[in-house]
Amino acid sequence: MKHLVRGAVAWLLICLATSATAATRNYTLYITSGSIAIHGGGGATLAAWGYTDVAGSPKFPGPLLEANEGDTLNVTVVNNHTLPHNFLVKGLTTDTTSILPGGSRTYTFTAAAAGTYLYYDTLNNAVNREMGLYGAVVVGPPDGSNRAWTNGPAYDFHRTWVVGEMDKPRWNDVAGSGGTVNTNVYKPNYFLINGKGGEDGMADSATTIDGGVGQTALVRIVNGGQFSHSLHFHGNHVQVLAVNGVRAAAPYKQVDVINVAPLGTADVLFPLNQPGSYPMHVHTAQMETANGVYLNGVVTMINMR
Ligand SMILES: [Cu+2]
Repeated sequence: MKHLVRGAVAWLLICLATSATAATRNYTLYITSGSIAIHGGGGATLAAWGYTDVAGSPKFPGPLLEANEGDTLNVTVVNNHTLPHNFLVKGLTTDTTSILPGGSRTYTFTAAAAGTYLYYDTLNNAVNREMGLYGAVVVGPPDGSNRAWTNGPAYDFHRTWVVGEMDKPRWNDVAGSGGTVNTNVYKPNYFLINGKGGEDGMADSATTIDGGVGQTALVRIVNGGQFSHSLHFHGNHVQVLAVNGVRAAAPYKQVDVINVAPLGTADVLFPLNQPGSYPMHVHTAQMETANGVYLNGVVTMINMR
């Protein structure tokens, strides 16, 4: 009997040890060229390049890469495009070696600290990013719980917002047809949340904040664009948990606008506190438009029941 108990205890210890062990996560991203469509008023089709998880038409933004703190990620990037590209996770990797057309490279790194990260192509003076080569890495605490980090603020559900903008006539269409972009002139006319114009962004359940009063949403924001985006939340204030990977300490500052710099990140908590539907939009009038047509830029909805 003693023997059996000892055996059970040993088995339990092995289970506990195993569950605490960091995982290895393998991702493959294919770089491809194609186009993205902005639907609704002012919409258009733009030439785009993207990281995608299946070889084929580009996905913009690139797929969300998820991990828990301490996990090892192996991200294999296959360059199926005609130009050199690379893959850098800001704050987690340093290798900026070019991947030549037809080549591939595996980037191995540790999800060192829970938080939100931007991955992108650092080559060609922002043109490659303009074309859509960026996405988000989100890292949770080691136990995978709904907390921003170990013993950090808890949440009920989370959203990841990848924002950016595109200059269709001067950058995307020129680069997409093999021309050379004059990077001295940048007048973007499309502003995107999760690769969508706002008319789609307001109806996209992966983007909208939908929940019951009393719940709390963690919103992870990355800005892959070249302009700052000032996100204005209506209906409640957000609590700022982290900016550019730097964690704040409680009590968290409450704001209704959070500015996210180019290549920047922010983690905010949105406590759902009153029923109704409210917008979240970027507080630059132009950035609420698609080719000048309101309301089709960086905008989505907050729906509280
Ligand atoms: Cu506003």
